[in-house]
Amino acid sequence: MDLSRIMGRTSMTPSSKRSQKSLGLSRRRGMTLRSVDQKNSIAPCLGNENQDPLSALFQCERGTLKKLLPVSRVTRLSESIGIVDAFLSVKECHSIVAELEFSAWQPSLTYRQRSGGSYHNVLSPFRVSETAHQQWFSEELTVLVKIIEDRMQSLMAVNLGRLEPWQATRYSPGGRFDYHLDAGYWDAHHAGDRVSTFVLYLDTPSQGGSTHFRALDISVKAKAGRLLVWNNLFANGECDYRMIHCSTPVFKGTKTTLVTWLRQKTYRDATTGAR
Ligand SMILES: O=C(O)CCC(=O)C(=O)O
Repeated sequence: MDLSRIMGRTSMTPSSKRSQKSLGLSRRRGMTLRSVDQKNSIAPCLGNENQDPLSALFQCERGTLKKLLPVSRVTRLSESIGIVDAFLSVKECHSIVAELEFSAWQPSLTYRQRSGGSYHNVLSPFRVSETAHQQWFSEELTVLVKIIEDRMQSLMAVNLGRLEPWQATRYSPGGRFDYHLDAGYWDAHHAGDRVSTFVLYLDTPSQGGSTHFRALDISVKAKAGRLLVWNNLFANGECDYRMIHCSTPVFKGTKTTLVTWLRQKTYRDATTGAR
């Protein structure tokens, strides 16, 4: 795969440049991410789209990884959890957080089962944060997200057509997301269940805000630029209940993340992004 061609496809359109100007934003923001990838236009890791993203990531040759993301570091925390530090630079994170200011933020909702068995979204003290859905992202942010996705595809052979729309989440002091599972609810959905979760931390709260896996007693600190990936399902498609996790309360500072999930089947058109 030619990474420079992919980056070419994510170039800003004249309309996005215009709206960027009208928002009073620097065009260099959008370029920051792109230039890193253009510089490293080399063959991606050799995983395939039928693998789970973590297996593909851990198969990535050290040399290839170094060329793709020179300062990043991959750490395996368990059979099903991995992190990529410096997946984004701190500067890139700042650009995204600044761009997120133009999104529509709403109180975050929780997926809850009704007595009849069906699920619906509710406001609950279980989850205290704000969410901005990708459908409300600015054109500039959409460009940045595409670049992030291309990086994920290069590193982990992520099938972009199986990704859910991204959600940005912002936790202020007191913000938290209690223990829950991301999978096990989606059998009847056209795209099947959530194979993997991707959490991209965009800032570093001074105190609190780690992601904690209770059954495994693994804690991951929120750190700007760090990508946390975990698998929610066993290879046979059954839910791995050990992946129960939470976002611990933020005590000081702010935690902002971008989150998406890889489904078992196609969720959207990978080329147009349409769902
Ligand atoms: O923000 C985190 O640390 C975890 C997010 C999470 O649990 C989720 O979005 O399902």
